[in-house]
Amino acid sequence: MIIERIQLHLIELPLAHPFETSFGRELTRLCILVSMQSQGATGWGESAAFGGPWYSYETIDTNWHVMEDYLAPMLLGEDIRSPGDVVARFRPVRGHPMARSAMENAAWDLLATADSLPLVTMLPGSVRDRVPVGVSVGIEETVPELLEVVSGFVSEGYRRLKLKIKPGWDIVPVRAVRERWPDYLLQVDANSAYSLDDIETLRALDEFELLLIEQPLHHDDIVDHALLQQQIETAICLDESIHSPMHARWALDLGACRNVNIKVGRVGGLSAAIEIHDLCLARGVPVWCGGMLETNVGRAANVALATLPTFTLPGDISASARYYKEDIAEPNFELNGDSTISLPDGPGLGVTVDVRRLEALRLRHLELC
Ligand code: OSB
Ligand code: MG
Repeated sequence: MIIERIQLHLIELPLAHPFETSFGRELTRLCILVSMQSQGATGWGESAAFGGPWYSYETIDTNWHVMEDYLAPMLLGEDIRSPGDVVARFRPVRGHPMARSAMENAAWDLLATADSLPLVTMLPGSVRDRVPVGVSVGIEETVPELLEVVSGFVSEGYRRLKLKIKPGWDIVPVRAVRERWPDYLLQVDANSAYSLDDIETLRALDEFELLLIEQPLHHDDIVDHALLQQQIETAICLDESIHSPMHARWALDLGACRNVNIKVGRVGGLSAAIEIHDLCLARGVPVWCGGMLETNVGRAANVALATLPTFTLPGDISASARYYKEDIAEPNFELNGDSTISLPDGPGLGVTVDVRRLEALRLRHLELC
């Protein structure tokens, strides 16, 4: 298919609840959507970048620049027949995985939509039509407030909880949640808030039988994580440090983690995410699908990915209503009674962007052809 037109759309959606991590508090989600057109069909992709460089160095503005000046020109007028054709054209680009991912995923959706096939049919080895999920719970002011938020999620049906932690908000809140819900799957995410000097605190988390501890150390590290893993019982999971399939291999070879959070945007798109999945499958390493507070566009790609075999740990793919009162695409994702989320029907991603609402909300728009 000849890529005829690529558009970038910047919107800002208010979050249903403020979301606080060790790197900051988010009240709204600034988000770039990419649309890609060919022969009357449109594909959609979503960038995982935030406004500022707090989770990774990528931002809305760096993504816009890289997409406008480099990635879109590499695709416009080109004959794209498979996602691999996009990967090949982007090969000269170093870094900027979230920008590449938004573009590549739009091409996946375009190719699937043009063939009237659900995107998941393009994923080799998909094994389930509903994926196990949990909820990522932000930092609260006090433990009673945290318990109230968690009990809300528990009554909604989430059976796996992930608590955000940071120095000063770790042992006490984790103990409180563990005591109240002794049988729940529980894990924590530090978003790089600790160093090897904090080993006593990190080891103290062992008593809570956590499924895993996510990214305790520096955002780019795999060496210190390997040292830490030798000294604690809880499985380390890497998020921020894994930017590509090679990083995943290096981390596993070094023993820096026992499972991997695969985020499509962080690793550069669905193709790289599948490659990491396949590596982990071959090595018997369980993986799970992370989230970036996506709209239904990004969430649909995450659900499709999580149908692959070794996504056996519950993902950070919560119901749409957990994130936004009103999303930009329909239908919403709902939580099933068994703490799963179902793959939508329909061609491509299986969700439809409300273009009228997008145009009304748009803060910035660019059309390239
Ligand atoms: O570290 O996994 C993370 C949200 C924004 C940035 C980073 C992270 C998160 C989450 C929420 O934990 C995941 C989600 O539910 O989308
Ligand atoms: Mg994380």
